[in-house]
Amino acid sequence: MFNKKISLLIILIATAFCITSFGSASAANPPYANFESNTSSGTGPVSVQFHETTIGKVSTWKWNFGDSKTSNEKNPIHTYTRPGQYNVTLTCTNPAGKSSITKNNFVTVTENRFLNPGFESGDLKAWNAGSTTTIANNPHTGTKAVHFSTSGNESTNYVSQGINLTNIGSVSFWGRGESGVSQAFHVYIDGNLLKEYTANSSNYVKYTVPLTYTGNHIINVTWTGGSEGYVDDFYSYLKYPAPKSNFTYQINSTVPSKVQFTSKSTGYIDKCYWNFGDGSTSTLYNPFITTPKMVLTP
Ligand SMILES: [Ca+2]
Repeated sequence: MFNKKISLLIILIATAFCITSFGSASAANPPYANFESNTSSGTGPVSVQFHETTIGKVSTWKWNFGDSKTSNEKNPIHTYTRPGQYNVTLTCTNPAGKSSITKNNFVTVTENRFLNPGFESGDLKAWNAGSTTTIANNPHTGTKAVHFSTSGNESTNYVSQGINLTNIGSVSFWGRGESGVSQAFHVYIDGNLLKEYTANSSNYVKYTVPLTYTGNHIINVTWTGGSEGYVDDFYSYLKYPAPKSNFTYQINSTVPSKVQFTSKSTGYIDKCYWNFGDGSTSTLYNPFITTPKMVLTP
């Protein structure tokens, strides 16, 4: 009886023979442009390391990062500063011709909706603050953090501000308690206690607060107890849709099989894992593989 996998292999090879091997490494053929990157999303500014994965000889590269900036480097690093979704285009040329690929919405940059997330301006102008709340040189990052005094209490040791929580999945901050003393940070939304986080270390700890709100709200972080504490580096994170895997492929030669896989996955993608069915795997976004034979399984 005819094995289903072998049947598919024969169909695949038969199909592949109809395709010219334009992806070979010869400069007699135009290149087949492609690229990937080390990251594709984040809270601005986002620095993206691009890697070209073009098939064939390449004489020149031209990148359009979608924010009106360009580069002629082979593997450029580009920093996106403004929130948005960006289409990235790579055009490769060689003496035989050129090839261009555009990946729509390839980079997503989200805004940090806290006006003064890091407290690096050295003041609390973007935040409301309690009477025993000051700026101190005891940062998690940068040079400044917020200091809660031992002379205060929860009603005087606090920072708060309005924030638009639509599409925000969580906010985070870094907090530090006095060494050896068990104290707590309280997180309020519109005056209602949402979370309590114990601080019992002399080191900064990151606290992530899951949120399910829409529209504008007041977030308030307070410090309880009689010892001193610090907070720094507030961040907000967008809700991301769960990923759904999908892909297409382009066969460039058959013996051995040279196949360009292109991810068509949707949603927020942090990492990729490919299993090609021949024992080889990849973690690239759009892998190009060479294998003695290709077997497609349903
Ligand atoms: Ca800081």
